[in-house]
Amino acid sequence: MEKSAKPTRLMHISDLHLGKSLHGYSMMEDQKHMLDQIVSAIDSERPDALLIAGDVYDRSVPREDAVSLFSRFLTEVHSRGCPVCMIAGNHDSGRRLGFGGGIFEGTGIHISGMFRKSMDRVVLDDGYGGLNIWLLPYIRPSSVRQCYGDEEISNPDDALRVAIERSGVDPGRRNVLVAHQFIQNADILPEQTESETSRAFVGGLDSMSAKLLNAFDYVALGHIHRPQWIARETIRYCGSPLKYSLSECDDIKSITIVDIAEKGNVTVSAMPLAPLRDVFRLRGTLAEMLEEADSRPELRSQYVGVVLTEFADDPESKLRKVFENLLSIEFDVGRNGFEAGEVEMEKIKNSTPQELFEEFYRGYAGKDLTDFQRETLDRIFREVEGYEADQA
Ligand SMILES: [Mn+2]
Repeated sequence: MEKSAKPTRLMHISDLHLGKSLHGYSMMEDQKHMLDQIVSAIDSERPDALLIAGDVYDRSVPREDAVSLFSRFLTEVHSRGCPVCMIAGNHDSGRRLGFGGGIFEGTGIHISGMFRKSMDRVVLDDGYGGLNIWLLPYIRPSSVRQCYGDEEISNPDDALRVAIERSGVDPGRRNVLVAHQFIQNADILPEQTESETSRAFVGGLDSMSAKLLNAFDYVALGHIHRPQWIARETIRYCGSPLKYSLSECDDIKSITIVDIAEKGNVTVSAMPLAPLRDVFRLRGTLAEMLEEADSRPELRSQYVGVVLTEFADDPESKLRKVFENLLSIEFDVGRNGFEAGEVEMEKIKNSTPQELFEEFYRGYAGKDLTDFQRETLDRIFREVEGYEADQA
């Protein structure tokens, strides 16, 4: 090996979801803060390329301020001489993300918006004989099938295998893949969060096998928002750079840094990101929540979801006074020993629906309906009965 050979350093991010809001709160400031940190990390870590593995934007028609934010970020990265390799995710419009791609190409900004018969390749020359960066935008079996007019492509594995085969990936060379898919190891699914919105879709139907990725020394994945590796440390979801749901409150968000020397010699590390505002899930009685707010004033400006363990009178207005960014109030109230299965059939036959509901409520909430609640309930039952009579 020549003396000048120096490992290639890649910075891997994904799922920026620019323009996303969290329970109705705009996260533009949080996202600007996060992108500024990534620019600082480029200054300190000096990567040879920045990989963005899809879901740049939260929506296929992104907010205008999200586009401006990303434009400024790309300009900052470019001014530091750092090439960018990015692909479209399922939330992006491949066509819109790919706008001007042919022009940007010459400036070191490589955008792969749509899959067209073979993957785009970017070659980084590091003295080890060239490192291939393959760009695979989000694909579905149907889109790959259309590309080739090949009816044999019937499932996600076929689509991935064909896309790799027809791109001419040489497994003897050093290869990196940037992709935005649901990858699973045998029958072990990645750990998901509540912010990969198309959960039913993500839930396994469109999953592809990690076995198909053997030709790649490193696979930079996007799609799943919790950082994790699949099958081996070098097939990795870097995760979203911010917490985009309450289910991520305990995650540690980070940038992934990958050093690649000769074939097979890959080192992966994570660099934590500190958010402008963090996400917390607090649990207890209303009184305990108000106490907590009192003793931890720093929570006032954070994103807070509350799980109340008792029914309380108008908790929202009280909690909003102490938490500026209250995300949600959920109730997790003990059932006082009440079990739905204990109701006897005989009793059901001899009771009105109103009586059954009242009993259910008493068992669940530990108290009787108020007069107002009972009247409301009666009105609803009368409406339902009237509707049913009309239908008969
Ligand atoms: Mn995503």
